[in-house]
Amino acid sequence: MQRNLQKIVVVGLGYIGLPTASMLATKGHQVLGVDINPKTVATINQGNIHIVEPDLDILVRSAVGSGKLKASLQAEEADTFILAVPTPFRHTEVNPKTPDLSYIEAATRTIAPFIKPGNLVILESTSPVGTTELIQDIIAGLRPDLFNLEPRTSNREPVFIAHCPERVLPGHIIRELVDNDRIIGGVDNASAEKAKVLYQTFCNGSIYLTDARTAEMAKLTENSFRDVNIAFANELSMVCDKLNINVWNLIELANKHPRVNILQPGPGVGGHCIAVDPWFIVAAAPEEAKLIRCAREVNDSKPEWVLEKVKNVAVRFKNPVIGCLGLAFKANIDDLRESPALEITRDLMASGIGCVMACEPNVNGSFQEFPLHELDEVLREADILLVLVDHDEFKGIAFESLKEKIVLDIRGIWR
Ligand code: SAJ
Repeated sequence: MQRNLQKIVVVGLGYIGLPTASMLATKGHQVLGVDINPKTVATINQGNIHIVEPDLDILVRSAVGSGKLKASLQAEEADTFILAVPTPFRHTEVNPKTPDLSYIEAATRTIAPFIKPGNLVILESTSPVGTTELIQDIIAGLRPDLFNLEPRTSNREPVFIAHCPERVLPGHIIRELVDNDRIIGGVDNASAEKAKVLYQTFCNGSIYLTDARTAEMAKLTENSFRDVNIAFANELSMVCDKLNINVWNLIELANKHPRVNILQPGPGVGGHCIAVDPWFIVAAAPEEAKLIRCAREVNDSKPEWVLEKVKNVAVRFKNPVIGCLGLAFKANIDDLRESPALEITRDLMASGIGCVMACEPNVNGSFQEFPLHELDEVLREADILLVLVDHDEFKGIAFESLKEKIVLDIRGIWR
């Protein structure tokens, strides 16, 4: 294992870049993490973290403490450069869900002056098909000296470029970083092979090699597969509601079939991945990607449906207290990005149909948008209890204690 230790620059120290950088550092590589946020850089250099993820604090403390991980606002020369920056979408008139590659382009420009022949550049960010080739074009434009090689007269090495999409599940990032299989797509075979050698230094899963475009599409496909399957569950929940059938029982029964495995309905799909990535496929092939688009629309429509359910029961009260349980985008995390629970709670507050009390046990004083309440207080005061996230704290509530209230259990805690 001690062979192939490298100097590595990781650009972007968020949910993917920071765990990857600190994992590489604890395996003996010399890692420089680069971020545009001075606060993030300072926090990491003190051995602390700026995001919540189980066990990441231990990993970062150990990586920084050993001197193998440093953070900086500036890139520098290295053997390998890993790009782990966000790929959101931006709203244009032609397409409100256009992939925004500006972070990737900026990160590429940041490293370009430091690339030497023989270096490896890896894109980890989930990206539209063709982005790895775009990175190659940007580097070639900025550094023609690296690419205009005369093979017969030069014995210099080329620059190697590959895509290795991240696949880790928030809440389980450290374990999945080590255990998950990886797909690596190179702009050529040599690039993919070179990247594989690096990932083998910390990844216990199998590593499968392909071309860059297939690797990009594989990642988008994985998240779209999940989105389509969650949309099926969400659609079933709305159909069952209309037909007065308990959707949780229905799914449990249908899943007894050996080839059926339906996911769970909820208030919609949140997070920065599944609610975003399928749109990259739709943007690239709008005529063909009908099912993928429809699934996105079904999942995006679910918060509105939940809101209507609350309004329908609220009319039974004069000025009801509506207790919203959970704001995070899924259970047992603090992440509020694209969270349907937060969207619903905000919309309820704006609707003025009652007094809204929100409870989110995983978020502390850093949340300033509206007051948060203790669970006991919400359970005591609420006329209508709206369960938006299946946090462990809520699963412990005895259903019998709620019989005076109207309970809208959107996550099926009490089935
Ligand atoms: N959800 C449901 N019902 C379900 C499962 C999920 O409503 O049965 C909802 C969740 O509540 C949440 C959303 O879907 O709002 C997404 O949660 P998730 O746990 O399915 O996925 P993420 O976004 O946390 O992480 C996904 C993972 N992708 C897949 O499982 C295919 C992860 O492996 C990726 O690395 C990550 O996206 C990413 O970064 O792309």
